[in-house]
Amino acid sequence: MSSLLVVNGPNLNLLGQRQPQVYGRTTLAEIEQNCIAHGQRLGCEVQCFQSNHEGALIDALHGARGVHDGIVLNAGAYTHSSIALMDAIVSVELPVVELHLSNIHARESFRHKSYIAPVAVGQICGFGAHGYILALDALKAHLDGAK
Ligand code: CA2
Repeated sequence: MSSLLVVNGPNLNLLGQRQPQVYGRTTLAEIEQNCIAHGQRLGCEVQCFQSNHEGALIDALHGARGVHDGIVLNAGAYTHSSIALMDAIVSVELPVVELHLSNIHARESFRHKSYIAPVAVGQICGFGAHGYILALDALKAHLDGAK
């Protein structure tokens, strides 16, 4: 059975509580429960992790090696700034699907740049909380295709 890790970055613990017009009304706890339930439908174990700290996110990526088969990553604003996260993704040699609730390409120009995209399998954005389900489907299909 494949094991998938869903990682959420800074401020995403506030989902559903602030800025619902941008990020929707679904809480992070609900997203994580939906991911675990969808993992069961896919025949995968899903674990979830969130941190507001760049180093903790890097530690979580490092810890995924040998434990999980792939990662869904919403790095939040670190997407647009963190070469360290990009290096961590390369170092773990696991497939990463980049995920954003909002369509980052339709927002401010500073959100158009992603340090994650060049080292990810692909990017899903703009579909709100449902994007996590799409990302898990994409990651599972990628892993099945690599077998
Ligand atoms: O659209 C996404 O998923 C983002 O990764 C969200 C980040 C943003 O910096 C990225 O450009 C796109 C921001 C997450 C902030 O989350 C909040 C949730 C509720 C209330 C306030 C912030």
